[in-house]
Amino acid sequence: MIPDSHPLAPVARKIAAGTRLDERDGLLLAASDDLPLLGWLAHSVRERRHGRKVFYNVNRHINPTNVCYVGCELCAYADDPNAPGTWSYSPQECVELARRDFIPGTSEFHIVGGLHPRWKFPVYLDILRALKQAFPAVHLKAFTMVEIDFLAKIGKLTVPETIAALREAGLDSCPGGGAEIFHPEIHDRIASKKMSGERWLEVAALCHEAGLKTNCTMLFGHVEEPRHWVHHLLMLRDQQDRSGGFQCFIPLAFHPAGTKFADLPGPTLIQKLKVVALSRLLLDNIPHVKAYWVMLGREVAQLALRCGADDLDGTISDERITLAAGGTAGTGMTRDEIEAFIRGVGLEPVLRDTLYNELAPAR
Ligand code: V47
Repeated sequence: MIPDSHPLAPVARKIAAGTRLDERDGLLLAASDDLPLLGWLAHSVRERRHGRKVFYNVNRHINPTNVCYVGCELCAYADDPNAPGTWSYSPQECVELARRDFIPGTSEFHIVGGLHPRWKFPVYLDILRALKQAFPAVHLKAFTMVEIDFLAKIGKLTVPETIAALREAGLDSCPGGGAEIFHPEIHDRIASKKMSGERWLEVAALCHEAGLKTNCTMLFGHVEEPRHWVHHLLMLRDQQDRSGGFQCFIPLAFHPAGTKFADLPGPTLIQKLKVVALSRLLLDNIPHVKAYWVMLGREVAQLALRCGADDLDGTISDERITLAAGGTAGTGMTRDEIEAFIRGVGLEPVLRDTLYNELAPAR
């Protein structure tokens, strides 16, 4: 029981009753220093939805290029195709990369990259086609809302036409990146030249209308304040009420190295767990919250599973975005490691595909 005198007691009562939280509740939760209570409340909500299950998949990241003309302040990607350390893989090179260390049972390729200043729309279609042809059983979760909007521009198509062409080439769903922080006060500082939050949501809505599932994210731990988290999460919740296609929310912990914010420390442990809990509590209409271990760090991700998260992403071979920005969690966990990791906090691993179909009982 939470004593009536506790500042979060009224919010805790709403959570117990399954009542939707409002902005004021969100701000109270975000301002609270009572992390154990936040974690416990969020865990109770995730238990109501998913019991003791923690979902994961066997997946591989493919980043066809790390060249991007946008030059977001938050990102460590390069804007010059000739800069040292850049790559721009042809469709065939993407296939060779995927083939080189293919893990049997891989069910998903997660494909994102920069907005390449020289590539034309057919290059992106060819990447999907080549991968689908070589790996017909693997789900292609590819291209953020930012990339889809860009592809529509360079392809001189509408967004729905672009989505249709991508699907015809093999696209199965979309990842949630590129949302950053929607509030313009912060967006203008960390991603000043990137599409606005409103546009990101519009493109997501068009994907959902076309029947594509997508994910959604929030980048935290840089120059934002807790009120910006609440604003961002409520914008996602409103959009989900309207279009309903978000499967999973992923809080992305900022990695400063190599970015315009290299002097910042990145988020604290408390901030990481608080954002996971807050997102589970506010996003009552998005089924899953992911503890993305590559960005949270392995031990924090494990703790996050007791603070509201029910998904671990996957085995993730070859992740490069976090690595470029100083990530140290590494990539590539085996199924056994992931399952032990989940059982280590008293929960039950469930192998899934990208659309959250359960694939096999835990071993
Ligand atoms: O779009 C860029 C962010 C995203 C940095 O949908 C950074 O299942 C931290 O979206 N520090 C890519 N983050 C990752 C992503 C993702 C990851 C795992 C699963 C899913 C999913 C999506 O990372 C980018 C951008 O928002 N990012 N730079 C950085 N320095």
